Amino acid sequence: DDPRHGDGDVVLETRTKTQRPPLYKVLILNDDYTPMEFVVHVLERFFGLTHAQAFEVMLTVHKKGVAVVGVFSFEVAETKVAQVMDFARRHQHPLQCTMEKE
Ligand code: NFA
Repeated sequence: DDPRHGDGDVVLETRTKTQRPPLYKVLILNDDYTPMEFVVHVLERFFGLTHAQAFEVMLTVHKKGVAVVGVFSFEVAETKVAQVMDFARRHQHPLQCTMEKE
């Protein structure tokens, strides 16, 4: 007999399920006009990829049409999308970057 709870005591378990914040995938979309080197630069600059990783991801987007370039909290994903869209616009490239809930 477990003496810790005393005779007849009823111990109810409390709910301890951990609430994780939702995560968001950031995607880069292919187009026919944005130079490959520009996409590689974007992936290095805003997503912290090495040159080799960035080149690989760029080729995946070029061949498959789209790729996930990172998974972030809503606020970070939103900021990355805005940064990429603004950088592409300033360089007059039609590159598209979007986010979706994982
Ligand atoms: N498809 C573009 C080209 O041939 C390169 C590109 C890759 C654009 C990935 C957008 C995203 N110049």
